[in-house]
Amino acid sequence: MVIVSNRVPSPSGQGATAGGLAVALADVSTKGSMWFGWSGRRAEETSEEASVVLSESGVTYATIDIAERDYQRFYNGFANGALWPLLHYRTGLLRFNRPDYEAYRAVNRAFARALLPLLRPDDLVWIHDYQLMTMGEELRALGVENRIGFFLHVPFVPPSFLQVLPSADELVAALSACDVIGLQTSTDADMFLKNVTESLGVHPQPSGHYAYHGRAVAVITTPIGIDAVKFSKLAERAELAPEAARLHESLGNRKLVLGVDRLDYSKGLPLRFDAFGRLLYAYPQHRRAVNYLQIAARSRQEVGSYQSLRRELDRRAGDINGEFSDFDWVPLRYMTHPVNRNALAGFYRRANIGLVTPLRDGMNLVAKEYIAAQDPEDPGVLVLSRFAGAADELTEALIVNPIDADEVAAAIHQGLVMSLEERRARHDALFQKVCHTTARLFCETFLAHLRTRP
Ligand code: ADQ
Repeated sequence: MVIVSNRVPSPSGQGATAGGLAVALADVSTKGSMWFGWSGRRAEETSEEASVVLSESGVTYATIDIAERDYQRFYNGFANGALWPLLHYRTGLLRFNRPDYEAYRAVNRAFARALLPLLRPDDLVWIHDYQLMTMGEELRALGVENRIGFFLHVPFVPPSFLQVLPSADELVAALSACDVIGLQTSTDADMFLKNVTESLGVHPQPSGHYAYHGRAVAVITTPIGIDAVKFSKLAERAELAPEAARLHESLGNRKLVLGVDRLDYSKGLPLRFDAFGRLLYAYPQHRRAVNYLQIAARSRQEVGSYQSLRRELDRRAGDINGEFSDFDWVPLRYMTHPVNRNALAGFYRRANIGLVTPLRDGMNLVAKEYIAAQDPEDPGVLVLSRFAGAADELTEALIVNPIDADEVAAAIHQGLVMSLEERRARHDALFQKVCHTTARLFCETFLAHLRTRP
C-alpha cells in the first residue's frame, strides 16, 4: 500500500507533523508499505525524484521538496486560500486566482511524477485530502493503472457552493480518475454525488457508483476514528503526569471547560468565546466556580484570514477577562502553542466539559479523544456542534448550533450541573461508539473497497 499525503510523519515516529492522519494511519502503515509526500522543505526547485528512507519498522518514507514559489501558491494560495474556505462553506473567505490554481495542479503533477518510478503494478495507492485532489488524474495521465483511492478529510459542499470556484468542474473530473472516493459522512458523500451530476452530467446509481471515461468509480462513507482504547489508557496514566498535576493545582476545586483546536476559523472560536461570556453572564453561579481553557495551536500563519482570526480572539478574550475577572480568578485561559499528546490526554480527563463547537468540520477527532479520555466512573460531558461530522455518530453528546451563543451557554450549564447518573449513561454510550469506529476500522473499510473490483 502507498499512502500519499501532503505531510508525512517522520520515519522515527517523532513529531506528529501530519496530525490526525498520522495517528489514524500509523496502525496500517505496516512492513512493506510506503508513505509518500512533501518533505516539509521549501527548496529552490520542486524535486523531480523522491528521497527514500526505509525505517526500522519496514515502512518506506519517500518525500519530495517543493519550490518556495510553488509552495506559496499551491499551499497558502489555492489549497488553503480557496479550497479550505470553500469546503467549509465560507465562500466569503475564498480567494481565487489562476496562477495559484496552476501551481496547485503543477505540484500535484510533481507528486505523481516522483511517485511513478516507485510504484509496483499491484500497489494500492491511497491519496489523502484536499491538497491532492488532482493527483489521481495526473497518475492516470502517466499511464498508471493501479487501483487509486482518495479520501477527503474535510466536508464536501453542494453544487451551489462548489460552482463558485472557477475550476469546480475540473476538480470533480480529476477526482473521478480514482476508483474509490471516500468521505467522512453520508451527507458529504451525497454532496459529492450531486456535484458529479452538476459538473459532469453523470447520474450516479443510488449505491454511489458511477462510470466516467470508461472507469467505474465508487463513492463511499468511511468516518475516521481514533484508537480509543489506547488513548483511554494514555489519559489514565497522563492524569498523574506533571502537566496535568500542574493544571489540577492551578484550578483548585473549580470546574474546567476545555477547548482544543488548531487556530482555524472553521473551529468557531470567536463564537465559542462569546458563548462562555454568555454563560458567566446568564448563569452567575458559575462565576469563580469554573475556568475555560482554550488551547488553539497556531496554524497556517502566512494566510491573512488566520492573522485576523488571531487578533479577533485576543480582543474577545481580553473583553471577557476584563469583564468578569477578579483579583484571584481569571475565567478564560487561552494559549496558542501546541501541547504534547500526553499532556493533552491528561487535560481532557480533568475537563468537566469538552467544548467542541466548529462551524463546520469533516469529523473532529478532538471530540472522540475527549470521550476516550474520560474516567468512566466520573465522566465529563461533551458539548458538540451539529456541524461536526462527529455529531452524526456521537448523538449522546449535548448537540448544539454553534452560531447561537445562548444555546451553547445553556448546554455548558446543563453539562456542569448534570447528575452523575446521566453523565455515566451518556458516556457509556459514547465510549462504545468511539471504540467501534476506530482508526483501524476506517483504514480497513477503505482498503477493502479499494481492493474490490466492480
Ligand atoms: P483537523 O482540522 O486538524 O483535521 P481534528 O480532527 O480535530 O482537526 O484534530 C486533529 C488532531 O490534532 C487531533 O488528534 C488533536 O488532538 C490534535 N490537535 C488539535 N489541536 C491541537 C492543539 N492545540 N495542540 C495539540 N494537538 C492538537 C482534519 C479535519 C477534521 C478531521 C481530521 C481527520 O479538519 O475534520 O477530523 O482531519 O480526518
